[in-house]
Amino acid sequence: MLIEKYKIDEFNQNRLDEHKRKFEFAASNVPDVERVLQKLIDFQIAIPSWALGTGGTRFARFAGGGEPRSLEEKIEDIGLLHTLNNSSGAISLHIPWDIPTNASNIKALAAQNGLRFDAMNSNTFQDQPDQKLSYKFGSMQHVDKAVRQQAIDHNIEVIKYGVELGSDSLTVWLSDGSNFPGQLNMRKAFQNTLESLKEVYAALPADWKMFIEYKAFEPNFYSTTVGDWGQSFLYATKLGDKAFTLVDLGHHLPNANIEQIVALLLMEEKLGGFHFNDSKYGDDDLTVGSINPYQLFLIFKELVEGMDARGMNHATDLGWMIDASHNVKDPLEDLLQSVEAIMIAYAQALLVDESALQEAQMTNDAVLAQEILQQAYRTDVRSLVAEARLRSGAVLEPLQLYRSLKVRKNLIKERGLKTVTTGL
Ligand code: RM4
Ligand code: MN
Ligand code: MN
Repeated sequence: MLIEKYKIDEFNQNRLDEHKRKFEFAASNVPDVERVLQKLIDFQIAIPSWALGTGGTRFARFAGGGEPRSLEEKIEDIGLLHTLNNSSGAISLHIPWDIPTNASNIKALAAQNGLRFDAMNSNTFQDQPDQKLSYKFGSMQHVDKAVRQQAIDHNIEVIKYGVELGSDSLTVWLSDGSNFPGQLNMRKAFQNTLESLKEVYAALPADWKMFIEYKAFEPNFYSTTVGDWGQSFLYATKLGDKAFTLVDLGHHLPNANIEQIVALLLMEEKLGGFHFNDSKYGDDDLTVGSINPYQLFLIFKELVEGMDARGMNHATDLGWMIDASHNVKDPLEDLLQSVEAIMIAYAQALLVDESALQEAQMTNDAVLAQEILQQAYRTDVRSLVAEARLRSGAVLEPLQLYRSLKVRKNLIKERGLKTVTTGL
C-alpha cells in the first residue's frame, strides 16, 4: 500500500498550528536546537524482516492479518513505515527466511522505498527441511567438525547474498550452549566456536564488519557459548579489527547495567551494533520503551557521550536495529511506537548538559549529577522529534495517520486474512 504525498501534507496541515506552538516552546529551551534537529533527521533505525509478522511463544501464535507473504512485501511494509516517520530507512534480512530470488530486483525495490540493506543475519539455530546435519547440539561449537563446517558454509553464503544486495555487515547470533551441567566441555566449545568464526571472518569482504551477538540464556538453559559481553568481546578481540560486539537489550541477566557495558565497549572500540527492544523478565522482545524508558535514556546518554568522545558519526558508525516481536499488537503499529521511543530517548540524550555533568562528577556532586540527567529525561521532546519528521517530509503523528488511513484493513484486503510470514 502506498501513501500519497498529498495525504501526508493534508494531515500535517491540520495539525500544524498545534505542533508549532509545542515546538516553539520546546525549542526555546534548547540552545542548539538546529544541531539536535539535524541529528534526529539523520538517525535511521533498521527494521528486521522477521518483525513484520505476528510472533508467537512456544505455546501459541495468534496470527494477525495482511502479513507480508514475501520478501517484496516485507520491503513494502518497511517502506511504508519509512514514509510515515523517515527514520526507518534500512532493512535487516535473515537467511534462509529471506533468500532473494533476484537480487537486482530486490535491490531496486528497496531503493524505490528509500531503504538500504543493514546487517545480514545467519541462522544456525533451526534445522531447515533440506539440511543434512542437525544443529540440535549446537552449530559452531559442535563436537563434529562436519556440523561446524555446515554452519561456516552457511555464514559464508549469507555474506554472498549480502554482497549482492549492498549490505556491509554480518550479525552472528548463535544459540549454541548446553542444557545440563556436564553436557559440554565449555573450553572446547569456545575453541570450536572461535575456530569456526575465524573461517567466516576470513571470508568477509574488506569493507565488511562482523557483529557477534551475545545472549545470557535461551534456548539453552545451562550454558551459552556466547553468553555475555565478555565472551563476545573475547571472540571479537581474537578475530580482529572487523569484528565487534553486538548488544541486544533483551539478552542480559536481570538488572544488568547495560549502560556501563556500552560505555566500556565503546571505549575499547568494540561496540558494533545494537538491537533495541524492552523486557521485564528475559528476552521478552517487547516494544522499545514500553517497560523501562529511563534505562533506554541512560543507555543513549552513554552512547552519545562515548561516540562523541571518539568523534564518531551517530547515524552511521554503529548498526542500529529494532529486534522485537509482536504477539498482541499490529506489528507495524508496534514498530512505529518503537522507533518513536528510540528517537525520544536519543533526543533526550542529546539534551544532556555534558560539560555541567562532568563538572558535577569532578566535584563528586551526586545530587547535581542526578538533576542534570533528569532535567534532560523529563523534558518533553516529542515536538522536536515531530519537527524533525516534518522537515524531512514525513508525518507529524505517524501512528495516527496509519490508523486514520486504515492501513491494516487495506493490507488484509490486498493480502488476505490468513497470511503467513517467514520468521519466528
Ligand atoms: C535472537 C537474537 C537474534 C535474532 C533472532 C531471531 O534472540 O536476538 O538477533 O536473529 O532472535
Ligand atoms: Mn537480537
Ligand atoms: Mn533476542
